[in-house]
Amino acid sequence: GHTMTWNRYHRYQDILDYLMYLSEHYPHLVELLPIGKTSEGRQLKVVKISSGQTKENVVKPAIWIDGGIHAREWIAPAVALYVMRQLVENKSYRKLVSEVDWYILPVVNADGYEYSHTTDRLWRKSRSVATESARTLWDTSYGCEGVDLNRNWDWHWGGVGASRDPCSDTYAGSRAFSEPETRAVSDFLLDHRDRIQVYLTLHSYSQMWLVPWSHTKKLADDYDDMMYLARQATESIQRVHGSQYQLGTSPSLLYATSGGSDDWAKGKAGIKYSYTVELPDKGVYGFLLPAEKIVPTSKEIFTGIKSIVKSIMKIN
Ligand code: 0X9
Ligand code: ZN
Repeated sequence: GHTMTWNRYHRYQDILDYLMYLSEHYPHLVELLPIGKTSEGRQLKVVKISSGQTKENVVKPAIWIDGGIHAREWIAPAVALYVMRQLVENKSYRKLVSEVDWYILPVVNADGYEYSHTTDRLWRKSRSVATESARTLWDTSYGCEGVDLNRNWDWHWGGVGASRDPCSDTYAGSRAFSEPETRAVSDFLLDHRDRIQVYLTLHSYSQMWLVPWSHTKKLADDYDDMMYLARQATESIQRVHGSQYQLGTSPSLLYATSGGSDDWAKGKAGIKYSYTVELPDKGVYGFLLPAEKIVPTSKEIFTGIKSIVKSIMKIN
């Protein structure tokens, strides 16, 4: 059984129980793919949703969605779980799962997510303990554990907007992919890079649909292509409850960063449509978004994702 609901935020074990439930009740649709463990030993399980009937010699396109790279951004896993549930339990989306494979990892930073529930609600990073060499350079007193999992990817690692101080909230780690969580996700993406056409990572907050690059103000060669689908998404989002999402690159809307997952997915894995979605709100509650917002936020984001996936299906 499971205790999943969309009127409150859930602990990691409840989330794993729900994934298990889905795979047991919908074995023809849902498969759990263990991709590794966190620093503290928690299992990371990708949910594959697919009805699998592919025509011969046709490569089925796929989309990747993750949430919870940052521990305190609780709305992100909640939205990923909502999307999962709709795809599995709502029969009107059968075509979306027969023509596209969905890979969803609701909580990348499971250790940090749990820590934000038990100890420090505003924790952001993972929970790994700094290496000996970092320990001699910096004081690893309480609060200096963990790496910013959105600075740890092998893309301009350690550059702009990333810190070398283990006590900083934007600590990039001792090296690119020092963390088991980013290694697990990046290995999976590389293994499936020929089929994954969209990389989407859910964060909060500020209501923005961000396109690469984040490490430079230079625009990507195919910036217009990425913006075209992102604009369709934000326009369909606005039609749901009127929410407005700003659209553009992080350096133009927020700040420049390096070692981010979206830039790596595009630059290294070659996934053309790579997006970071900053979920609501715009600062009233910030990271402490009330649970009543889970359903309305999820509905609008699922609408945005559907618009992108439908365009991808047409391109194919
Ligand atoms: O700083 C971050 O990692 C993101 N903001 S958050 O409040 N969710 O922490 C912005 C990331 C911008 N950079 C990339 N998208 N690569
Ligand atoms: Zn974030």
